[in-house]
Amino acid sequence: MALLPILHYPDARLHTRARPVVKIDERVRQLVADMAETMYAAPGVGLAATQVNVHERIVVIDVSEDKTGLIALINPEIIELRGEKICEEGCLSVPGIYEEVKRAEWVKVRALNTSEEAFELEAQGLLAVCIQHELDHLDGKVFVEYLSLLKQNRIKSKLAKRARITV
Ligand code: GNR
Ligand code: NI
Repeated sequence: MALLPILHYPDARLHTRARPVVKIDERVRQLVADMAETMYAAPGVGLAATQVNVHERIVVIDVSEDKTGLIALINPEIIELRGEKICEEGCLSVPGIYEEVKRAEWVKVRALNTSEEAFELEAQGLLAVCIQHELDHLDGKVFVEYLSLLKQNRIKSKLAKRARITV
């Protein structure tokens, strides 16, 4: 097990489009385990491989209170979206920034698990939001890109300033 370093916005590597996983082997299972450890340590409720600079379509999520609800999604695809809702989002790659984003209220996703089995998951609430947020990461999209350019620029300078102080 290992903690993986998380990329911080505005790092250009966060805008990489991830490639599908070709073979779910020991390397992929180890990456999923390391991503889960990194997510729990952060702590966060989700993590996309993009955030740890691995550009493959892998996501881990756990929205349970007691960390017993780990879900790994490999090559996930959203197959249905229903409704709309506004929710406040945060991101481990945009630390300390929380902003409202409009998302679908309900989603159905299809993915492979670490045993290479296909499964479908229907979600609402935080899980639905998290799935949409993580799948965006795999397409190189960070939640702040839904905000106005003015807000995006404010967030960029805030994070850049913070990075200068902490080095
Ligand atoms: O930990 C996280 N919390 C969160 C809260 C509201 C909406 C989305 C999220 S995902 C985030 C972890 C993260 O950055 N995943 O990419
Ligand atoms: Ni995120």
